[in-house]
Amino acid sequence: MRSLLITALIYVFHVNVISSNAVFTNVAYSKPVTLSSEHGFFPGKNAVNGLLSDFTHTATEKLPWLRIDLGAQHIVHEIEVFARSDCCGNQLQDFYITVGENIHDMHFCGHFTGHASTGQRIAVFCPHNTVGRFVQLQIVSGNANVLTPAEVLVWGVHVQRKRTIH
Ligand SMILES: [Ca+2]
Repeated sequence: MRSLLITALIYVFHVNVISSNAVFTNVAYSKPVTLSSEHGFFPGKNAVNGLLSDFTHTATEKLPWLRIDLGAQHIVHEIEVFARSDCCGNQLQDFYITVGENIHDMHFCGHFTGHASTGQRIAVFCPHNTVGRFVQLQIVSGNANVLTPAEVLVWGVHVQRKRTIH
């Protein structure tokens, strides 16, 4: 039993983060999306379906949010957010982007201040080597808002985990 424990201890797990030559892709595409609240026929999946002609829509509430589950740890380089293109782009306003390995440990990536215009593309760059599984976008001002992006793209790369025996 003791030798088994020692054997187990000499297995060391490394996380190799290789970002300098990484090829970033939109890792949010078709991933599960959770909204702080639902409103009618505009589900969270509309934010990751590759279409700028539709959008998602929360109910009216204080500080609405949208969270994407990437399904695994990723280096997150950039978040691209598109305001809805039919009207009302100014509904997208004053938001924070956070990234975390779990939903109880989210870290600040970047923010947008002010109101978007209809159809506007907003790029938010995370600090170097930001790693996480969950990406959240949340309006951080006002008491009664709706969150209605047409699309959220997360440019990242899957973190390669390599087990090394010493
Ligand atoms: Ca869409």
